[in-house]
Amino acid sequence: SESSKLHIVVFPFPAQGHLLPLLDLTHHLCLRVGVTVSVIVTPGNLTYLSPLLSAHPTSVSSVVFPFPPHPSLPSGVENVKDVGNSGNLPIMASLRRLREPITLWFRSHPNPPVALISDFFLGWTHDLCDQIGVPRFAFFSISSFLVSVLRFCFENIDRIGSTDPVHLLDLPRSPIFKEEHLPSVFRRCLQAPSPDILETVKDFTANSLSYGSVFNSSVCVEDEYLEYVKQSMGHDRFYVTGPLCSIEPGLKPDSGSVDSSLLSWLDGSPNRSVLYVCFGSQKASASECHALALGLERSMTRFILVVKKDPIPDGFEDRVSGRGIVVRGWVPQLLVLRHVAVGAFLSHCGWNSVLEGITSGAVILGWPMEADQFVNARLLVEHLGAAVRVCEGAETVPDADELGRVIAETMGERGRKVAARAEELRRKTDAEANGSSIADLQRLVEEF
Ligand code: BUP
Repeated sequence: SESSKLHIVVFPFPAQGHLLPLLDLTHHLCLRVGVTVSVIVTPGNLTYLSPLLSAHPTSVSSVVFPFPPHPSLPSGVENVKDVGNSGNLPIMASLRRLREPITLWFRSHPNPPVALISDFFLGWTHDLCDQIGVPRFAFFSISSFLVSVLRFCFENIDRIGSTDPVHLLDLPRSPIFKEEHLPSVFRRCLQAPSPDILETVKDFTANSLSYGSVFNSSVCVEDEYLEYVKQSMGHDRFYVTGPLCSIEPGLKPDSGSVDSSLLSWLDGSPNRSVLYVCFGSQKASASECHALALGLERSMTRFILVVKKDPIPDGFEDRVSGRGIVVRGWVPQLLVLRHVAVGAFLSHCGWNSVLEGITSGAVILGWPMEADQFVNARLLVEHLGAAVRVCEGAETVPDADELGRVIAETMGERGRKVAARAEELRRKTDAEANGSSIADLQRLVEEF
């Protein structure tokens, strides 16, 4: 019966790039073993659980805790999606205040959970689990390359403070980064760190103490860094279960989020002819949007441009009518990327976008802007040779002519070599996702 099944708790961080892959992991655990799963969520995020709850109506349930309000978040905002990356720290701070109610819930449960899997942004749950006496598994929705970089930076903060660029000597390939391209949480530590930042660092560091670590990553994408992080953890409870978006059968997106006119436009487009443009939760400035729109116009290529509130130049949509589509709001990205008509992906290089692009065989045109994006772009462009960089930085406005030229070239003959590399990676990651990643999922289940 449900009440005697192995009970696991899953606690995602409410940003799409964190939430979606952890729900994918939950889905695959449920498919492979008779577990019952409680997903900790706040009221404003309950809706994102729908695909998982309808796929597993008897084994998954939500545990809803009220969202503790925060002075710097507009009321009702509980997900980073609604405010952009500036919401990360206040949302993290709010969630830390759920410690008491979660502890009480754990202690009074009739079928006590045997493990907690929580996002790496929720490092404080390590301590919570320690007190309750259950193992905590940290879920990493970022690259192990980024984890390596962050660890190195935090451990060598005194040394690094005075050098730019920063040489990450001990890491595989000894990468060198300009200080401005390192994650902002670290850069803010070099200045006068606020209490929120210090808490975040504490949270991040607590992950290395966790009982186990689960990575949404792939050995054929970043084997050296996965190995490096695994060695630094010092035990074998290290699971590489990605790219989760490629493990079959995947979670079906909410049918309400699929726009049929967009899909039929794709159906009518030649194979690999469309460039999909999306910057995740990243906001582009007015002048960046302007240059991007002009670049797309001049590239003469077919495209889908996903924008949120970003301003698009007057008359742009008329000028590209038939060849380009502008979508305002949410697009089921994976579904679009997997369409045969899509050949390339102009991306901010968020980790999920990177994995979704790679596993779709799309040539990625990278425009990293902040956070982990520079690190991911380095991996894609320099280490893997599966992408080209088109611009760099949140304040850099590309030259529209140059951007148009690079897009046209990459979509055309001159992009062949990168396209071949992207296709090779697609094949390898697909085989890995449905091979060793499933084996690691199985190993994780056995550990429970
Ligand atoms: Br926008 C958008 N549709 O319209 P990243 C995003 N996504 O499916 P970042 C959509 O959100 P965060 C849209 O497929 C990916 O799985 C996308 O994750 C999906 O970006 C996810 O690429 C975005 O890691 O995410 O901006 O870093 O800030 O939410 O962690």
